[in-house]
Amino acid sequence: MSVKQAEFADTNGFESKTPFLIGVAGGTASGKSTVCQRIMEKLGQQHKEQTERRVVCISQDSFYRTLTPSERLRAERGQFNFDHPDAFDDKKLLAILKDILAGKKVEVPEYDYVTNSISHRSHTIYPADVVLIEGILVFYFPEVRELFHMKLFVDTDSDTRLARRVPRDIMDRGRDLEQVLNQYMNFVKPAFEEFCLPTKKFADVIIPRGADNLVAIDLIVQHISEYLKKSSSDKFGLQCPPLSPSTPT
Ligand code: UZR
Ligand code: MG
Repeated sequence: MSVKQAEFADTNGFESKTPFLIGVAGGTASGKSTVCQRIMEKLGQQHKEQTERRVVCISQDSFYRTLTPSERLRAERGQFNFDHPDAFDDKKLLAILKDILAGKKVEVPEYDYVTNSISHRSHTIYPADVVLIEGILVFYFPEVRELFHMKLFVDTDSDTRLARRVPRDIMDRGRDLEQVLNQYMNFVKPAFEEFCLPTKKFADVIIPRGADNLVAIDLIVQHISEYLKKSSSDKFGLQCPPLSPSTPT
């Protein structure tokens, strides 16, 4: 158990087991979500009921802050910078991660890219052994960054990312080509260089080529599996306390 995990276990008691928190950062369309999906698939978690999952994934997109009416108008015209740290509610992200680390069940809002806002739907994240948090700026906020037990940076070439981003924005997020390219040149690219790329230095593991890098994903999965194995044996040990001869009958 790492120092950080031990600290949480001490303050929260043994029942609230501290999950292993993994941050997954990287530029837009680098393959962060796909890397997380592959990790979950390889751990056999994808088709499990939410309440039975030992590994869960949360997106930083769920922590975009609510826009003011004038920001909302700018967003509709593609003139709002969603790649800037100020676009996020980092306090809320921090609070939720702390609850997760304390072994609590949390509600995570869903984000709607078409309306550029948090939707009224949310999903429940039940206590799990491993929690993945993916997003462009998950290593930007120091207090959030310090909570991760493992930090991954998905490092995919900018041209590959742009080639993926354009069709995704047009097909899934209801934009037109001109708006997508303008937004990319005005906000996405400069913010990547200013805020996201400098956080690569905080990563423990850098994954070149993103989700195509099966060797890197396998190594990470192996590490997580070992953690899960250890964590179930610890749990078993705690559920079956040794019988003490001095226990009164
Ligand atoms: P990923 N984003 C939107 O396009 N619309 C929104 O309402 C909120 C966010 C984009 C954001 C960022 N930029 O580049 C991207 N813009 O989502 C991050 N413009 O998501 O890591 O999946 O690419
Ligand atoms: Mg994504």
